[in-house]
Amino acid sequence: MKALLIVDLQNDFCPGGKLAVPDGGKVVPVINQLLDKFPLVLASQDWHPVKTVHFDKWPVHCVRESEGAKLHPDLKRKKITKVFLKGTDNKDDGYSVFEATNDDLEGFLRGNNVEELYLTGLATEYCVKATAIDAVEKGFKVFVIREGVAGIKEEDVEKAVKEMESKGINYINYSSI
Ligand code: VGL
Ligand code: ZN
Repeated sequence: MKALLIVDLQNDFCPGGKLAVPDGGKVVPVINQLLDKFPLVLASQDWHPVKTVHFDKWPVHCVRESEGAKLHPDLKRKKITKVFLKGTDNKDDGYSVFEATNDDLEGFLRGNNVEELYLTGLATEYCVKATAIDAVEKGFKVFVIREGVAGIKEEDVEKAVKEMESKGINYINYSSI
């Protein structure tokens, strides 16, 4: 079984948000077009408390329950089976969706016989990368969809892609799905 995971496609990571990814909005129509190609669609939300050491490093963003923490309004969220919440504690962690605290992503994937995990969302060089690396290390076959992800800084994205590929993660084009 294959699953699509939409990482942190939230208002604060999109243009106009508190920690905007420059091309963050562009991935929304791509992801909407992918939804019907997958039997299982999952999503994550960065979901921080008001006070956390995470905000020593980053501008305040994705505070739980806030407008900025909501999923992008154009995302067809009815297709999403489950949402994993991460970064929920006063720690500078939560980059990987496998660290979600409301539910166990690994257990959920195994329980649904998912072997192939396709990743989309934001930001390529942070939460997408951390999730992809955790997934491949746990033995999943991992695909990151080029047109379905966007990052904060181009040079960091390039480095992240090289690192992911060196670990056996497949960086693929939308057209190959
Ligand atoms: C993220 C920076 C801070 C992400 C989350 O979702 O990629 N990046 N918090
Ligand atoms: Zn965050």
